[in-house]
Amino acid sequence: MKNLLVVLAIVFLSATSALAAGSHTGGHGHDEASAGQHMMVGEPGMAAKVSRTIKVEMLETDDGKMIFKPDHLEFKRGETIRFSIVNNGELEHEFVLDNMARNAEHKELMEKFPEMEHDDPNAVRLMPGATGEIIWTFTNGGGFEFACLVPGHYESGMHGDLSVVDAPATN
Ligand SMILES: [Cu+2]
Repeated sequence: MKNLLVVLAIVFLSATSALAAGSHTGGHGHDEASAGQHMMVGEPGMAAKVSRTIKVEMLETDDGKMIFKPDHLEFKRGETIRFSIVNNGELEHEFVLDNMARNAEHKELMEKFPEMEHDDPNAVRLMPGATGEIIWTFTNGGGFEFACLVPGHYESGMHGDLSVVDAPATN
């Protein structure tokens, strides 16, 4: 009987460590991008294919808001865009391009782990005064979002919507 309990305990322990290892490889929810797969919002683009450059400014306002300027963007499906992003604020900010569900998930993680570092092709983090760039191809139509996921910033207004529409050939 004692032996059976020991065996059960070993089986249980190895099962839980396997589970722990499994959740580890799940990482920070960035595997979709880092694995080089296509994300719903699109995929990293090539500089040679850029059709236009969009300037996005990050800043804090006098009335305590944090904003992106502009806060609405619209592209055609298939377009490759160079986002030229400048932080004109006094705080560090980031620009994360994704769908809303994934941004919400990512935001929750950043609240738990504020020191989280990113190395994602769909995101850039900028110190005050700094500029950055993302080249992105919008392969799917739909409604997406760009957001700053530094804790508290989204709630202060730091997000914008991005829609990708099909080229007007069909209507
Ligand atoms: Cu911010």
